[in-house]
Amino acid sequence: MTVLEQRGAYRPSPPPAWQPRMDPAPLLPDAEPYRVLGTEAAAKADPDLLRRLHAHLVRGRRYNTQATALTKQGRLAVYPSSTGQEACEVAAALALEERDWLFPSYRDTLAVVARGVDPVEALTLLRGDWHTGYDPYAHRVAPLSTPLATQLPHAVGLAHAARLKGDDVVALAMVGDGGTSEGDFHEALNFAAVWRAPVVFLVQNNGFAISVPLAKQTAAPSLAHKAVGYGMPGRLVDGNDAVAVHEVLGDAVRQARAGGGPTLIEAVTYRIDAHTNADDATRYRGDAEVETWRAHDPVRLLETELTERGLLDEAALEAVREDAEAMAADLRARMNQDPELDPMDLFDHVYAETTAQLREQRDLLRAELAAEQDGPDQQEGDRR
Ligand SMILES: Cc1ncc(C[n+]2csc(CCOP(=O)(O)OP(=O)(O)O)c2C)c(N)n1
Repeated sequence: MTVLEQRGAYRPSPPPAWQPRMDPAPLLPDAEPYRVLGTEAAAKADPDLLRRLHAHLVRGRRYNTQATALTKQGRLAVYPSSTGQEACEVAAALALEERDWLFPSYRDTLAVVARGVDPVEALTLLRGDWHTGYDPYAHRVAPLSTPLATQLPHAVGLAHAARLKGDDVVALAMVGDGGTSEGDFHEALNFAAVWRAPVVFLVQNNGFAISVPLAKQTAAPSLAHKAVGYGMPGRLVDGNDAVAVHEVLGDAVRQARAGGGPTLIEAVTYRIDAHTNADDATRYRGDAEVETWRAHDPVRLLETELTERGLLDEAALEAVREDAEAMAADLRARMNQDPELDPMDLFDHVYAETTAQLREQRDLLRAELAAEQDGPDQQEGDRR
């Protein structure tokens, strides 16, 4: 048969019946950010939870101002403040069980401290030390991640491995709006959904990636909508409403624990301070915008609810503030002590077994330090 005859014999027919692999409707996020505070639902919130969240928020805000002050005093190399985002930080950490794992980004010190990590140790990395400062296994908190979104595949790997081993562990991975443009974000969400890994992704959409506004970051209807493309549910929550964040995170954690797979949560919030102490936010945003968000302040929102329900009087508020002040005083005092650093530490914990190259570099540094101890005159003499 010639080629033309073969083509003539080909009878096209419709493709096999197509069906979506699942109904996408249940995956779609909330039509607007989910809120509890200021709505009728707030009356049902547990008073103890409200008080606990409030105490953490007040401590968190004080931690932010203290850490920022320490950068000005040269005691801290850099601090990415989460003022304005305390509800996301605290409520997310408190939604986890002790056996769960937290995978934070550099802005998530408050979540790390809310997990029980020593406030000073949580700042070790930001102090310029090359080690994490705390033992990640002691509190089940991975190191604060500076390379954007790299903590997300780690969280998925840990959660998936735990499930394979039969361990009851959920991983919560935190990331910023800018981090959602990273390849690691895509890879992590894709694997998490395919494996139905017990992991929850919390995106804190604080409006900016340094100076880049969200509109230049994505053309998606919302960051939570990205969930649908991966086949996991998306949730949209008011990130300044600690009770709403706690509820949405709690639901997602329970679902993951029960084998229901991952959830992508977008918490809509705002970074009140500059990106870090090294940034001048007035160059890319106006005061009016900042003021609008100050009027939707996470601490004040919760305080209003507590006061209106008669759950927080002046004395109780004063006690919470005193506790935060004591934490800040302790942080200040301990951060004002010069850390005892041994430069030779640089070579520890890089690999389980030190490589030949590292050994060579270690010997070079040891010789350099020994020469320094001999004094500059001696070194001058050596050169001559
Ligand atoms: C892989 C990678 N690329 C670039 C940077 C530089 N960088 C540091 S912070 C930042 C903005 C991140 O913004 P976002 O994810 O929204 O988090 P936010 O700082 O607002 O919490 C960038 C681009 C980085 N740390 N890592």
